Parts: sequence; C-alpha cells; structure tokens
Amino acid sequence: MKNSPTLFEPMRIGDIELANRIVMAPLTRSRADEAAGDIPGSEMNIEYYRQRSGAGLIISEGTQVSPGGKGYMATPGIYSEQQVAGWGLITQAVHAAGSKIVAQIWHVGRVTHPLLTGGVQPVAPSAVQPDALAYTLSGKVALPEPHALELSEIKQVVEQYRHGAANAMRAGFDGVEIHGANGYLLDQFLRDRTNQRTDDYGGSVENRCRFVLEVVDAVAAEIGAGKVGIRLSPVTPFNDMSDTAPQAIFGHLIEQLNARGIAFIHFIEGATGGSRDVPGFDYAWARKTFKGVYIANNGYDREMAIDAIASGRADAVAFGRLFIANPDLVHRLKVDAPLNAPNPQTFYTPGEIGYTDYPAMESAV
Ligand code: 8OZ
Repeated sequence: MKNSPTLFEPMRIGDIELANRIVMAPLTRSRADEAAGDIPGSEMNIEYYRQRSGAGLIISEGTQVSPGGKGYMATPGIYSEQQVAGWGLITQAVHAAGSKIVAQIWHVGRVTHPLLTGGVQPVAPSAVQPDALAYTLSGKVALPEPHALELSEIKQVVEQYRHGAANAMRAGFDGVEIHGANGYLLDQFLRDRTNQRTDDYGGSVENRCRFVLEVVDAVAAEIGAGKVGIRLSPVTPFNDMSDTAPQAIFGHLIEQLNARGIAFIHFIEGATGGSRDVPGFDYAWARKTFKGVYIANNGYDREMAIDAIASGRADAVAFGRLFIANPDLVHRLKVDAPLNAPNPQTFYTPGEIGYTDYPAMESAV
C-alpha cells in the first residue's frame, strides 16, 4: 500500500507523540511493596520499566483505583499519595529514556477475595459468583459471591476512577488506559453473564454500556479525552466470562466512544493469551468504525505486527510476553534478531529474577 506506515515509524496517539508503533502491553508482575500499602517505585520497578523504554508507548501494569479493586498479590495502586510518589519515579525514568507511559487504571470487581482487599467484600454488577480461584498468601481459594453494587456505590466507584486518573497525571503519566477487558469490573457490566441488573445499568445494550461510559466521561473530563484510551476484549472467556451477543454490546460501545473522541482502543483479539480464532466480534468493523487509534494485541509476532501496520489493520501493536523476556524488544524486532523466551514460572514471583535480569542483546553472552 502506498505511503502506509511501518511498525518502526513515529505516530501520534491522541495528545501523545510516540517514537514508534510498538506498545508494551500492561503486564501484572506482582512486585509492588505490598506490606507498605501496594506501593510501586522500588529500584527494581524503575529499572524494569527503564529497560523497556524502547517501546513507543508503555502501558503500565494494572494499577487498582481502590483497595477493593485489587485482585492479585502485590499489585500497585494509584489511590494513595505514596503510590503517586512511587509511580512518579517510574514515569520520570521512562521519560528520561525517551519513551511515553500511560497508567492502566483497574478495578477487578468480582475477581478477588477479602484476603486480597484488606477485608473488603468483592463487588460486581450482580451477585454472580465466578468459577475461578484467587492466589493469596494462604494459597488458592475460591472466589466468593460478590455484592451487587447499589446505585450510590456505582457513583463512588466512578469517582475512584476519576481520582485514579487525576493521580496518574500528578504522577507524570502521559495519559491512562481504562481497563475494560478480561472480565474485570467494567467488562462485568458490559457482558450479560455477569450483568443481570434490571435497573438503568442492566438489560439493554445502552444500559449495560452506561457504567463504562460514565467512567470514560469522568476520566476524560478530568484529564482530557486525548489522554484516554480503553482496553477491550469482546470475546475472551478469561475470568469465567461470556456474552450472548458480543457484536451488539461492543458495537454500541465503540460508537459511543467515538462520540467522546478518546485517543485509543486497545483490542485483545480473541481469547486473552490464547487462541485468536474466537468467533463473535468483527475487529475489521471496529477498525473501520473507530476514529481514534486502534492498538492490536494478542499473540502477535514480528511478521504479523509488520503486516498489521502495513495493511492498515491496526495503527500500533502491543506485545506482552515478548516484552517480559526482551527488554530491548524494539531493537530486536528492527534487526530481526532472535528473541529470549519468557519463563512463566517467574511472571509473578517477587524479586529481580525473571523481572530485570533478561539480557539485552549488547550484554548477551
Ligand atoms: C494475568 C494475571 C494477573 C492479572 C489481566 C491484569 O488479565 C490482568 C492479569 C492477567 O488483564
């Protein structure tokens, strides 16, 4: 295609200028200081992000907007002053290394256990218990039935997202990605397996989109739509999710997001970390319809990514596992060098092993 961009060319996402079209996907690594209050910004956290600053854009690991929004061990928050200060050290290092970074703001909804939230009962649109386990210091435990949010509580959660976005900007982030994917709170409102409400927030596609759009509106009003994106996974079964008509609900949502002028949508195409071949949603339609930037994700390799940009199927491509194992991923993709293999055993373990010790090419022996 004439004049089509390449993966390695600069681009603009809303208000954010990027050096290339390679995005580091949000990656939970469970290495915040949990004892101190889920604080990010240790030397090794800073080093991890700094090492990966070849990415045009880094999307931070999911960072919970409130203690009740936490679903895994040692994930960082973005609601306390200490957390803002810790994130500030990370954003500073990433900027000094020439990259950009947005905060992924996150509430897990029903995907948690009081052992992870400091005793807070999990919440959800409806009291539908997930068929999934939580990993806690006391081992694996079944997730309990969540409390269905009251109308007044929904408003409080919207305010938590607004506060998280404001904090992200104070911490020096270039914007935020609202986590609307993978069966967490926003996704629980969208999909009909988990949303069985009969009030203004359930039933019709308009009603099931309401909470997500209230969050988007609150965040955009706080920091500007040009600094806001959202991650969606219309067909993933992850976290015991499903919907009877994904195209209808996500189609409506995307049209509504268009009207709000947000900067990007980050699509997990297919099953999260699994098959890309899951029916039910037309990504080509989404690409054509959405006026902002389309970031593609899920199982991309070098060739697929180059082709997605050259063919115009996506504006940018996000890599997860490959960024865990290859701090210099952008350089390696550019020169078509061999890649380090990620080790799933150390994805969520404390410490530097499997975190900051993957070699860059220059230091490889
Ligand atoms: C895997 C393990 C822990 C968290 C997501 C934040 O699914 C996650 C996550 C994934 O988006």
